[in-house]
Amino acid sequence: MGVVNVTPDSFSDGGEWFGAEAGIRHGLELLAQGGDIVDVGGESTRPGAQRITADEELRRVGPVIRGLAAAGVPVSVDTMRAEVAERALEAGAWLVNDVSGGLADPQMPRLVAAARVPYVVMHWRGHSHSMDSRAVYQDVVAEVSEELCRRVEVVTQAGVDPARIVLDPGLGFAKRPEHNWALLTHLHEVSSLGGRTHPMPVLIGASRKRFLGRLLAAPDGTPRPFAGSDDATVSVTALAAAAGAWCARVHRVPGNADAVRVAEAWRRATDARAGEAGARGAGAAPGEAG
Ligand code: PMM
Repeated sequence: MGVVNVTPDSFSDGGEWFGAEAGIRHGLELLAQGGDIVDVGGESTRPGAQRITADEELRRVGPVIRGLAAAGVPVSVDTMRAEVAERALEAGAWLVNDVSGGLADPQMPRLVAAARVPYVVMHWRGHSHSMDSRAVYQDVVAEVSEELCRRVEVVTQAGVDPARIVLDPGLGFAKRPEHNWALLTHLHEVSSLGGRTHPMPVLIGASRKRFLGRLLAAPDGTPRPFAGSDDATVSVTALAAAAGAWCARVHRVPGNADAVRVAEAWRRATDARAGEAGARGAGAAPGEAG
C-alpha cells in the first residue's frame, strides 16, 4: 500500500503531495512502482497534530481519489470520519482505512457495513494531541489484541462483515518504540486476537516512523531523518510479510514491493519443506501423521 498524504504537515512527507495534481501524479507513480493499493489521506495524524474540519479534509482528498479511481487505481481512504469516507467511496475509493478503528466517529462502522467494503480497524487510544500520554501498557501485545478484539465485536455488531476486516496494531499511535517492536515480533497474536483459530489479515504501518529514526540514530543520539529510514522500512516489510502480514503501508514502494516478493518466496519454501517433512513423517508411520 503506497501512501499519498494530501497534507501540508504529515510528519514524514508533509507538503510533498499537497494539491490534487501532485497527489494524482504520485498515486499513479506508486502503482507503477508495484503498489497494489494507494492510500489517500487528508488529515495528519502525527503526534501533537490538531484536527482539520471535514470540509477541508474533503477538499484535499476528494479530487485525488476521483482522479486515481478514474484511472483504475485501487484507492483506500485514510480517514476517521464517516462523512469523508462516504464521499470518498462515492468518488471511487475501495477500502476504508480508519486509524481510530471506529472510535472517533461512531457512524463509521454502519457506513462501512452498508457499503460492504474492506475496513482497516487500527488500534487507537485517542487523538494525536494526547496519544503519547496514553502509551502505557503492562503487556502491550495482550492489551492491543484485547482492545482490537473489542473493536471487532463493536463493528461487527454494527453490521460489518468480519471477512472484510483488516487489523492494524497501530505502530506509533500511543506506542513507544519498545511497544512497536513487541507488536511487530508478535503479529500472529495480534492477527488471532489472542485466540482465534482463523487469524485475520494484518496491515502494518512502520514506514518512516519515529521508532525507526531512533533505532538508526547517530552516535550523538540525533534521530535519523524520516526519509533516511526507508531502507529500515524495507527490512521491517520483509520480516513482517514473511511472518504473514497481509499488507505494508509505505511511503516509498520500490524496495518494499521487492521485499514482499522475497517474503512470499520465503514462505512458499518454508511451507514446501514443512509439507515434505509431513509427507515423510506420514510415510514412516502410516496412520500416525497429523
Ligand atoms: N499511520 C499513519 C497514517 N495512517 N493507517 C494505518 N492503517 N496504519 C498506520 O500505521 C498509519 C495509518 C501515520 O503515518 P504518515 O502520516 O506518515 O502517513
